Amino acid sequence: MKKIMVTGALGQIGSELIAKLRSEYGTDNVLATDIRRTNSAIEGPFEILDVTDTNKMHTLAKDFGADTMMHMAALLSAKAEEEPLFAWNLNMGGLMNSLEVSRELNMQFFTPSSIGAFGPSTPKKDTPQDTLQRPTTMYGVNKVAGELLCDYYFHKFGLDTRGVRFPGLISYVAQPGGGTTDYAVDIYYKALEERKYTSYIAEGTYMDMMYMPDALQAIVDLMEADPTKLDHRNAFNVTAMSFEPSQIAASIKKHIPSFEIAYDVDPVRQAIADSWPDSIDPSVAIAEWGFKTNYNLDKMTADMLLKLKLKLS
Ligand code: AKB
Repeated sequence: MKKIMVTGALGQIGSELIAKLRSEYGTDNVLATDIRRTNSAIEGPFEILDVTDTNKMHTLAKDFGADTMMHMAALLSAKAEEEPLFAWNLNMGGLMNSLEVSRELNMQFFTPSSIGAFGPSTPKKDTPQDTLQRPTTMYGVNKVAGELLCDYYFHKFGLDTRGVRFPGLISYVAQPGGGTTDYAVDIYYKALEERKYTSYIAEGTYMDMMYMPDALQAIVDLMEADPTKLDHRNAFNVTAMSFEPSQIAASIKKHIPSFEIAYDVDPVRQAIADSWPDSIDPSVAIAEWGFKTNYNLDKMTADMLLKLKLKLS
């Protein structure tokens, strides 16, 4: 049985990843860590950890007997544009520390990259797995450097590094903070609370998205995949759907006919979105480890509205 340590465990992905891993591998085999313990803190092993503190990270991993590291702590794209130096220190420092601790303790390693690792010169439609990557955001610079670092640790030290490029992730459990794709989560809350939503992303701006249950399954499937089948190790393109704001609004309208969308575009987040692909090609992930999804836009909308309604009532 795996013994897994997760950083950023109270973040958007981490909150649900912990529950998923504990249901697969047992509560006591998953150590959740985050920089602070909030009210939403989950039951089971939990430790406070600032990922820039490499000594504490090493001690926690060693004492827990972890054989797997899932490094999720990161600053997202819009926030990273506000504080680029802090983003560099947190995103790169945290990644470097978690790779080093994993090397020292010989752990399997996962960290997510993002569609943010692509830039304006990347092919925009059906973006291939291996392609031009010249991102124009600090987050993107961090993600490309991170992809290369993970490959480096595999080739140089034989560390079992694995990772995916996540699109925007949508979930009803924890809200994202500081991302460019966050509108696609906010819109469901506002649809239920106010029957209207003002989008900071312009109509016609396509981005890849995925529902959280598919994202969590992808992490588990990749970590369990036969290593001899992996030509790539890190930064697999994964996606479930590509849509623009009026399409998610139309999907919501099928359940809430009075719902209306309006636009008040935020130039910073719009520029980030414009620099990212419209749709990425996940065929390499499908071929190498059987990546699959269960949710398209309408199925996700039905589930989101149902679960959020219960949560907000
Ligand atoms: C963001 O918008 O920054 C993230 C991402 C796509 O990596 N959701």
